[in-house]
Amino acid sequence: MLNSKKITFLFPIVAAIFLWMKTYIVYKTGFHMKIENWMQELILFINPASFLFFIFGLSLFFKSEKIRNIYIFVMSFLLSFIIYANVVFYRFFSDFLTLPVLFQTNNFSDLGDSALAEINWWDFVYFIDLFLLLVVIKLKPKWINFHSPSRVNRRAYFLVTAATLFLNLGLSEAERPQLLSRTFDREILVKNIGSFNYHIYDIFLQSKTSAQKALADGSNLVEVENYVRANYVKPNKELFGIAKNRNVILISLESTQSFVINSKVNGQVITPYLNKFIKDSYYFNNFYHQTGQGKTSDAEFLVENSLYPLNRGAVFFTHAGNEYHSMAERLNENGYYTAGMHANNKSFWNRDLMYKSLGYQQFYSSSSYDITDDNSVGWGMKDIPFFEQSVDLMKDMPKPFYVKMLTLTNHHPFTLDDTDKLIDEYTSSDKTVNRYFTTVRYQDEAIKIFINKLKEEGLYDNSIIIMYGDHYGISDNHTTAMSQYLGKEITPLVNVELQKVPFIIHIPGVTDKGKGKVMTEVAGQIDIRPTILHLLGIDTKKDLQFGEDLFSPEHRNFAVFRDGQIVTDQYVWSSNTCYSKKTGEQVDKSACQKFVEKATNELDFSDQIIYGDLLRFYGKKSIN
Ligand code: GP9
Ligand code: MN
Repeated sequence: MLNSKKITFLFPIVAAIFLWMKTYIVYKTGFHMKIENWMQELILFINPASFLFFIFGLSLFFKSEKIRNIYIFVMSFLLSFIIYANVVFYRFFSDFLTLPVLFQTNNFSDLGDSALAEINWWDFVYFIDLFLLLVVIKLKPKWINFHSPSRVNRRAYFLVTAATLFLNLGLSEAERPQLLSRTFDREILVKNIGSFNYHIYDIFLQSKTSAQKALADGSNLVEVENYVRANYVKPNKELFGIAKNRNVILISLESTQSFVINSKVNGQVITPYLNKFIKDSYYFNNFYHQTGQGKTSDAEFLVENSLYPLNRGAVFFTHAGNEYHSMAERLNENGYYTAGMHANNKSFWNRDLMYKSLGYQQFYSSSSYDITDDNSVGWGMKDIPFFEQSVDLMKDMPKPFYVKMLTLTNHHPFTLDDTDKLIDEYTSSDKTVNRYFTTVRYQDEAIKIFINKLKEEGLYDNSIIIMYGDHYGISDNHTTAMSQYLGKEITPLVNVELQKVPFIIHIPGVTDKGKGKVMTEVAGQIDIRPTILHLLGIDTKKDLQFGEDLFSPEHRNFAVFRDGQIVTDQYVWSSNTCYSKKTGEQVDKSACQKFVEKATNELDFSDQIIYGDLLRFYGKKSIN
């Protein structure tokens, strides 16, 4: 016989363990989550525990046995239902539920139909533990005899629960640094903090953005609009429309910084193909990335919207439900077929949802590519097969098309198969920096193969090919090796210079055959949208954007980073200090004053647009 004194806690614990085990079994059977090592498996196993023990532990505060049993049963049912809803959703969308998906009205009817189609008769097994709980309540009430636990015992229970949570978070943080602040992938979130905590986090993000949105109205727009109007620069007459109706191939070069261009490592050229290619292109050599924690996705955001990303979190995650007047939308209006191409999990950076908000008609993600162990390395599919298979996809696309392609091989930790190493690693004590050069070299080869294949398939002549580096690859943590490579100390000024990324515009028939040009204006990713649209002959006069056409005779030399550092042709503003670029010395702050004002205004206005979802008040689409 069980001693009733000892079993005070039994019922909530049994209910929690039932659901815990069920959640883990569902993780393994209902979803396809890639587990790479035993640590990830351990985190996956323990991650439902703290939430469940907390929820069921609340029943320890109830005085009445009946209410406690009802509470435990109702909670078991609700939580089982959430798990089941995720399974059904996953069957169709290969993704986890998020609140914005549920509440976007246009999604709702699709969702309903798809969900119904994905329900099977044998799904009752997902609720089998509930029957067991009922049986226990009805047939063996003694097993779950109720005694209000002492305060000490209750406290001990919640302490253990909290400890489980911290153990979970600690292990996750070690496995995935900056997990919550960067929020890169739903799958990674669920794998680490568990599906229940993930939903709570999602609700938190959603309510924060909804509140900010609810408080905003059209009046906030007046000041922003006046600023943008006053700063508009008109297009370059000769170049406006020079690439009208051509296919647009925009390539985001993963972690590619400008210092590798026209440079050598151990006497070997790092980017032989790009060095040639930029001679046949407009090549901007004072061009900076402006990304924050959202990395690649922030760069995409800048390019599409000519708005700044946010200074914390990834705007792709936090504001995917906003209205945007993206470059893709402008191209849709102009008869283009628009698509994203990236051989990675579609939910990475929330792209599957954000790309819809940005107006892409199609997203070719990992499921559109033939990915095998042999053609993958590091983060996934290698760039060469990615480009090759992409050209095959392009052949069947309606023309003209706009594709935004994201490379992947040159991603930290910069690993490569030996056969793909076309140059030797650098020799320093920093293995990351050493390897970086080899993956950049591999990417260069991939671009060569891509351009040649475009030519072979007849897709080259009628296209405009644009490339930009998305963000730095070598972070501030590698100064020793970088200073060894560059042969100079990494001062704040040098660090700012290291944020340069290549920006290349290649127009067959216009810039090829050596007719390219090195463009020295100071610029940033925010300028890509107006520059490209004007080359395509699409006016942006009425668009709310902060970038400027880089070919405009009125263009100003200016780039502000997301952390507030500023570069102009003469000055650098960094850590509240104004430096002269010429001398490298500090100068009076007043020299930087007007740029600091411009930067503060722009970042602030851009944030207001995003937080208030202000574009929904702005005349739906701008006029051509
Ligand atoms: C993954 C790719 C890399 O899909 O965008 O992301 P990053 O870590 O560079 O932002
Ligand atoms: Mn990236």
